[in-house]
Amino acid sequence: MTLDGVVSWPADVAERYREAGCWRGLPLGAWLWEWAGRWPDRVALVDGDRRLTYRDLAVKADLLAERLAGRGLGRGDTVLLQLPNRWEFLVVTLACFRLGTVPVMMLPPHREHELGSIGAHVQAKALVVPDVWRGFDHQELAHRVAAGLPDPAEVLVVGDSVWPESVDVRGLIAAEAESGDVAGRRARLDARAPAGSDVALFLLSGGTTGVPKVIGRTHDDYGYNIRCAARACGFGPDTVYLAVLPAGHNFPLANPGILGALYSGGRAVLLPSPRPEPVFAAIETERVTAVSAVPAVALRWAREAAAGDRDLSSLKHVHVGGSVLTPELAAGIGPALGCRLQQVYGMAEGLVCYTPLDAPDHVAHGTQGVPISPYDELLVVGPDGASVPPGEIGELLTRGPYTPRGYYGVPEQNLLSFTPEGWYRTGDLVRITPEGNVVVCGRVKDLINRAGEKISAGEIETLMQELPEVAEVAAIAVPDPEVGERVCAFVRLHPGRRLTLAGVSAALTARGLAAFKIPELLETVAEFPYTAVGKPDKKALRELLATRVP
Ligand code: OOB
Repeated sequence: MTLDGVVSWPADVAERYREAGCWRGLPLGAWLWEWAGRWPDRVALVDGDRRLTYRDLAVKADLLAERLAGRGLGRGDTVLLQLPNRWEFLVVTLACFRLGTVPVMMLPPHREHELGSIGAHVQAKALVVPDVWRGFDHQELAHRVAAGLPDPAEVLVVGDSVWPESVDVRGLIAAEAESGDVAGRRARLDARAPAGSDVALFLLSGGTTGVPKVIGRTHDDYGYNIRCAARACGFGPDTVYLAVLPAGHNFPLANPGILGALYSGGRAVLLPSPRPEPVFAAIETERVTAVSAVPAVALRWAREAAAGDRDLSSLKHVHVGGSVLTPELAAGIGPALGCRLQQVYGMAEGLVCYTPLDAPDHVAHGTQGVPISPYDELLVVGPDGASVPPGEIGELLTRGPYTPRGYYGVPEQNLLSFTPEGWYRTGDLVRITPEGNVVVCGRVKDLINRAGEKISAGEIETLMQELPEVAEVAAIAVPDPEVGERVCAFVRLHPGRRLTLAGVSAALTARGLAAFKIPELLETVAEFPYTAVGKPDKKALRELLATRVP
């Protein structure tokens, strides 16, 4: 199958990136044996007591790749991947890279609403899920979602209680099967490897609207992104990277994250939760040198580090990004954890900025850094679309060798999100300092950023509009010291109807919406304020809320 809806770079631009050495024409799967050749017995991945060497990883990924091929998966087929931070996540991802099968990086909290709409959009051929995770039966959900998809899809399960109608992933890669013909399998997979320009994976855009926004990242572009991020963060053979954010998110996966650590000959330690105690314990036991977090999580670690008695002395860098961090709070993080802070501003769509390793404090605390590639292009524009004078605030547009020119399969949406010249409209308001550092000042897109999880106001509004009580609805962000922002739903109700927050929560949960998106505040108004063009006036609603909530 080919992925027809993928938007590529224009041929002349692609040629430029190839000539510049950004794109090397190699599939990411080829990295596996390169690593295994260089560092066969070095530990690559740690998950609790489980330690996999680079060779283990290559052997297991190849074995799984061949087994998946035997089940009919191949180049250009898509698979919804929803696994927690366990070793199997990486083996499945790498097996897909080997085959040219495209994993779609779902997050563990996603439910029927997200899996169903994305699965239909990418015509998923399979879902890979845990049996039960955090008390939730993913296997049951996956079968329900698969049954609702237009084309048949298999359910692959990682866990102890795999139903007869599911495929047991651990069974496919069981130790006894590994002894087979490793070299022969490797050669067979090499012979059918995808091209560097093929899509390697689909990332979900933060804040998917009614239209599913998935970003096809090619082997060439993602490989380049990983190399640049690893360089920006000084990753090397001594790096021990701890992944606590969901591994399918671009930040812990590749910026530089898990893949950056492996690319550098270092080690990745996977932990399925960012809770301080297990994180501190892992840092102590595994001698972790780098960890990444969204501000809410990093600030919690900073608060609790002093009270604990764990040895965090191995930690050199903490990467913090995903949502706004004030300079005052930023300044406290490094000293509390005994390491340097590197701020990062990035997006699934591509562009990633990091504060330089040797940045003075005012840069490390007060800015979100510089692009990781010299070929990244940044343009700051005003509401009229023209460039603002240097140093002034405007919307950031960007393009470059790892920022694709469109979302997958949504041409109308792409006309809104990308300019005819191929610039991606980030929806973020930024200014650029005289030294060239980006400072994120706000945003124009209608998103709510809850602890780094992006929630589209439009998605919440569409679902709530369907509630029988609701005549009109607008979702807005409420500032919150703990998680940055929370979702507040303003509603006008039909005459005589009542609606409670618990009622909203129950209705949206029943619709299969991920829990982190469910409104945490509900405000009723008799009349909506409107803007001049007749849309609900969200600025006025925010002001109204400030008068109601102390
Ligand atoms: C990362 O990726 P996404 O796709 O979940 O979200 C991207 C959006 C940005 O457009 C911006 O609105 C916001 O998240 N954001 C920040 C930020 N970093 C991201 N807002 C303020 N300050 C920051 N430092 O969030 C992501 C991807 C790769 C690396 C790091 C983060």
